[in-house]
Amino acid sequence: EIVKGVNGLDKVVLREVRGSSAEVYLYGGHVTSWKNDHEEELLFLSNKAMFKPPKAIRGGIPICFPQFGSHGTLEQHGFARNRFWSIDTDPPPFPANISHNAFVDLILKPSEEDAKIWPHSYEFRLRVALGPGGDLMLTSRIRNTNNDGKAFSFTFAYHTYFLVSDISEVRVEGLETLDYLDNLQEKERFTEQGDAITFESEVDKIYLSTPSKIAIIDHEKKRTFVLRKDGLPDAVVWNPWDKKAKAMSDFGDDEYKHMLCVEAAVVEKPITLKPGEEWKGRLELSAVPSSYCSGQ
Ligand code: TA6
Repeated sequence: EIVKGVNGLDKVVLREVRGSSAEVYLYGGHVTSWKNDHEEELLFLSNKAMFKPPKAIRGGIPICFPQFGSHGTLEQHGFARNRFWSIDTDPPPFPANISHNAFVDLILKPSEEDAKIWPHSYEFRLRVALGPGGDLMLTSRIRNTNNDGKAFSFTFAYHTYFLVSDISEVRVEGLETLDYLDNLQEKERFTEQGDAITFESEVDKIYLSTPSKIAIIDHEKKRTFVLRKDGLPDAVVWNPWDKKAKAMSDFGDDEYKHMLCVEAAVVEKPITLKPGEEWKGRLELSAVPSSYCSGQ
């Protein structure tokens, strides 16, 4: 159901029969909460998040479209996360094999204003769903509806903020030995070393051609987040650490200790759609006890 969230902004609350839940604001099509069946919050949301358009909400899962990053004329990470989405009352059928219990379909279409900065027409349909085990699933379907025959290209990310107990006790598995662009060194290309990634300073890396499964292990909480993705070849790993944290007005000075962004993305090779063509990008998150998950 749609209820009033922070600052009176509309949000949809999803509840799954076993008790897991999620919240999605129509502003930004933005998931701000995902709780397991013990009501434990799994996503980071800054205590200083603004919930005030046109600023994006700091935390949860910002949707970066039609651009990931800050280059060219668009604002950083595009504008989808700064727009009001609406409930999609007429979603195209989903393949029956995708089982979920609670879900909401949102849609974003360009406004007159948007067409001035990004002159294309599209339909961006987002389904947010809770699976039987409390998994959180986001499916984006973006269709080029230009009637001028023009194709368009875009980059994209689910800019997911995971809630962790202590960043210095977190490991990421699945990105070993891969190439990455280091955003802290003019996007120069490097190769990751051979074992799990750990964190002791600011990190802002775009890993290329990554596997469909990445594990984020919160040692202290004995919890592993498993990120599965489809249609999203790249993965961005970001923690601002102390200096950058202090420089963000909507982020607490110490909050970097309790978050890690691992973002399923399309960055290196933009997607190009001809009129009528559709792209699909799926993200599936689960949170499992680490006891039987490490090393998998
Ligand atoms: O995903 C990493 C990143 O591109 C960082 O460079 C940092 O800018 C972060 O996104 C947050 O961007 P935002 O526009 O949400 O403040």
